[in-house]
Amino acid sequence: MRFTFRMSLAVALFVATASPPALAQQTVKIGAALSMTGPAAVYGATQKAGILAAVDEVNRSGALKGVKLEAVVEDDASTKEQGIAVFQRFINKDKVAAIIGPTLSNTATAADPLAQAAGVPVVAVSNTAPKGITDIGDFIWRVSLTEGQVIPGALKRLQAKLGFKTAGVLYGNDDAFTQAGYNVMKAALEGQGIKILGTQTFAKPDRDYNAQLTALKSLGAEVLMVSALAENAAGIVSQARQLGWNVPILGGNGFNSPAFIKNAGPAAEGVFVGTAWNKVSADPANQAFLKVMQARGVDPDQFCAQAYTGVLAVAEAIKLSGGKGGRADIKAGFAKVKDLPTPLGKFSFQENRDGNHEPSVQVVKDGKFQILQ
Ligand code: 1QQ
Repeated sequence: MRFTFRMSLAVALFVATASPPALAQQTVKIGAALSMTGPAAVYGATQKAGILAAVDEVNRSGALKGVKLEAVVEDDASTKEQGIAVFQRFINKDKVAAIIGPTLSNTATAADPLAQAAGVPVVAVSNTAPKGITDIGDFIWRVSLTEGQVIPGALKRLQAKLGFKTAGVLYGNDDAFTQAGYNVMKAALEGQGIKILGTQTFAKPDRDYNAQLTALKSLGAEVLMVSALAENAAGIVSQARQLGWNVPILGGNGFNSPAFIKNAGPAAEGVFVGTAWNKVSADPANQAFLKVMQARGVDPDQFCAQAYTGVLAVAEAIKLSGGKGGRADIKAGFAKVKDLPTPLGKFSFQENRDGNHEPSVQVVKDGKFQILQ
């Protein structure tokens, strides 16, 4: 017994002195909980592409010297249950230093508390529900703008352009994001003196929205605001146009996927969406991002740009912690991130751990999102 103890101590001492820290190559694991299946899979696909590209870019640049990033991607299946299972695995088995995701706010409300309790920093890259995400605790940070940071400004621009005075609202009532988006839309409409003539709801599995749309159309609303994930959004817009209801439509963040345009087809033309990413920005960090994605054969969307930014934020936090990539180091580093060049613009976290940058408004034209100038 005694002999073994002495031997292992000697081995431990040898190991401790044999690898000088300056030469050590430390691998920092980042767990990415993304919706690869389920109703948010259209967002997860481009998020994954953005994360893998950013990890490669950071490693290639040598900016982190002895630290190498490694992404572990797992499918949160767009559900709370699978999100919890993936977080548990990241925290206890993979022992990741930080988590990016999960894709949906709905999943985050259930999974993020596990990371908070375990002291694992989380970067939300697509959660837009204003409440119930970063206020879970001091380990939860966010790169994505909330609906509260995007929708009121988008509505104001649209009202100035089109001059409507009444609205109808349609939202999903079984999801944290679509419900939060509705709350923001209601407050924004009321705040701008636009009368809400009617409000209708649906749930994620629904595919027929004719009853709700017919009811709103009959009230004579001049604009339709919709809070929905991409698949529901495409069905809603298509069916509204089939009913001959041709009023302007302003969608929430769920509309920001090219999958919405693909599925809605010509019915998507003219639909307005507020966005956190100005894809035509001439900012060098955005141009570099576009080039990187193009070289990988990916046509990026907002979700890709935000996920890419999430990795850059983790890398910067490691750098600002003196090259240390532990859980507490990364959390401490986030607080110091300031004016980081990213595809979203110069990025800093606010006091409440949310991001803050200029949003844009898009309109679908010729089958593509175009930034409203
Ligand atoms: C949220 C969202 C979705 C549209 C993200 C993919 O914004 O769940 O918060």
